[in-house]
Amino acid sequence: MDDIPQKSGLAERLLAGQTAALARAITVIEGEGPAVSYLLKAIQPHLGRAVVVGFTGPPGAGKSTLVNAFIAEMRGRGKTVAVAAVDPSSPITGGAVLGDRIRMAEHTMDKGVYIRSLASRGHLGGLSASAARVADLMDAAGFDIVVLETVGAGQSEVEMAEMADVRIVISAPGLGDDVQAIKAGILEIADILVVNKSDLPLARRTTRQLEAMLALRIPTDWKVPVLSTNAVDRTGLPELADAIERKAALRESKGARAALSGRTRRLLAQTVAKYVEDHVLRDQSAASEAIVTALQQADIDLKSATTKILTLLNEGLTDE
Ligand SMILES: Nc1nc2c(ncn2[C@@H]2O[C@H](COP(=O)(O)OP(=O)(O)OP(=O)(O)O)[C@@H](O)[C@H]2O)c(=O)[nH]1
Ligand SMILES: [Mg+2]
Repeated sequence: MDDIPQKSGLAERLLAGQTAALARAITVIEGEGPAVSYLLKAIQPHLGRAVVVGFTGPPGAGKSTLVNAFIAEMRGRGKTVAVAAVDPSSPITGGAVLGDRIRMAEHTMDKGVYIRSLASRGHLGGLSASAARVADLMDAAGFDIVVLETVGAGQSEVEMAEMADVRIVISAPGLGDDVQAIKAGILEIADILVVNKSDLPLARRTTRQLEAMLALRIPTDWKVPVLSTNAVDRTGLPELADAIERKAALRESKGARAALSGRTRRLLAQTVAKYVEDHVLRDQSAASEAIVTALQQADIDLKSATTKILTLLNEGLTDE
């Protein structure tokens, strides 16, 4: 069996850059148990080499098409690229999964490209649980660029902001939502704004609106560019790649490992949360029943019930 990474040498094969090992490791990491801990510990010292680039934007903005064009641009620059596409199929465009298969087909013969679609919800309660780990595995496997592609909805931008070194927010004209609808929060996290579908008539207006919104911000050492792309004919891709490389170099010059520790912190937070959840749901002890009953009868509030549960858990741990 290949299920025990210690025995199979999975970590070693992954670190040697074997694609089959990467695929296997992603499957392992999506599960639970000692194999996950072993694998993560084995790769940890090798992390932080890849530049993690987040692409987010509303459904149908052209993220997948743009990422595909970006892969081709970076391959032309001699870089290897791995993509983790989270929630690739949005209800709006429907056929996105099929489209994603087709786009992947362009790169199937290229060992310098690896694309993996991830189901977004369910595991450890969120998008980023597996995305952060998968990004780390891709980093460990030696890819120069790791792309995290997510549909911009609610939490996902914030999560992407924590995980990515370079954050790209894509919009497109004619999606029904005018630029005003781009939440301030999204603008805040963007290192680079992209107006895709530059071939559409309203694209220039969208660009001007975004520039006007950015002008209101307090200047920092990084001026957020608003770039125009046509992902279909691949216009504007060199400029996008240049901007990403500039931002990555700036990060490097500061020695910033913020995104890497962001991924580690999130991994820890989610693992702790899962551990506590499992324990609370399973614990049939009298002490735990008493806390549930007290909460139910409004003898204590939720906050003190939480504290009591954590104390209980902690005592349980020290007994072990
Ligand atoms: N005219 C034009 N169409 C584009 C451009 N980029 C993408 N499209 C089209 O827009 C549609 C949506 O593109 P996708 O790349 O699937 O968009 P997405 O953001 O990944 O969509 P979801 O995965 O559903 O969130 C497709 O029909 C693309 O061919 C562009 O630059 N110009
Ligand atoms: Mg897509």
